[in-house]
Amino acid sequence: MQKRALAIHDISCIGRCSLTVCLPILSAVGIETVVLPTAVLSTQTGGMTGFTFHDLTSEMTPITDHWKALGQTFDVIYSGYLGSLAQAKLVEDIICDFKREHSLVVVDPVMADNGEYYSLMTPEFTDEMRSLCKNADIITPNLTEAAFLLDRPYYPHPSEKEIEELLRGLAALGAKKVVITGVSFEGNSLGAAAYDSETGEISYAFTDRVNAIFHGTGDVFGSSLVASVMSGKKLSEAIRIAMDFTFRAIKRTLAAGTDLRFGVQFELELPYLMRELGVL
Ligand code: PXL
Repeated sequence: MQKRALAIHDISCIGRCSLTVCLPILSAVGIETVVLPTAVLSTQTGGMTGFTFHDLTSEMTPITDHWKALGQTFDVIYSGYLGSLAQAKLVEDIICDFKREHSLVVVDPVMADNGEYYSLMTPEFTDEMRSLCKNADIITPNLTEAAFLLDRPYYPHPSEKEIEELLRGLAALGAKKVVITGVSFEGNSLGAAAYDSETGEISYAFTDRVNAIFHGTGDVFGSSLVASVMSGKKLSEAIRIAMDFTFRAIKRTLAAGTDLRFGVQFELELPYLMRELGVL
């Protein structure tokens, strides 16, 4: 039977992040993707000025009330960038209302990167995201979000021991599996670290590091991770596929020389992901 996802993220009209990344990636691997937009922005916010922002909090309950009346459920619920503090509690309720017994819940506590909150995010989001992470099977913070969630200082180059402390600390918040992105031990490699609290397994996946800020890559990684896990890949394999897919899109973008604020060229790498996941 076809799998069905609920993606709860913003629509950044331009900028290849959130829903404009999640929807094509999950669809490409054969997952029906239902969307619940948290906000509409003219562009993503990183490196941008003058963007518009329209919060959709007041639409969310009427939308989900209608879905309840239609008896809808989802095999995976994947949340990311929220448009207001109040949405964290709404997402917790949505998870309770729409998951089935074996559904996967993935929470990306999108708030910050490179040691700083994104422009519309404030420290108050940290408490809300921490509480949302309790309900998740998998959480996917970057290194900055991991530090903020645990109320620790952010170090761009932590040791392996520090990464493992972060992984275990985050699992203690309640999530079964933790994936930290933006991990770099050596200067020239960048990757993801994963911890499965049920098996105790820790795994890593690295690619070459490119010294630039690539907007939306957390969502390209997260969406391809969700696609991989939903296709039956174990976590260690899923982070490898998601890292490779994201890095391929980064290389394509660098070769094309396009404005990095408009996201990475993942579109023509979709066949790679589809082949890895056995749908092509
Ligand atoms: O990819 C994270 C993200 C999502 N949505 C919006 C953003 C960002 C990162 O800056 O600005 C609107």
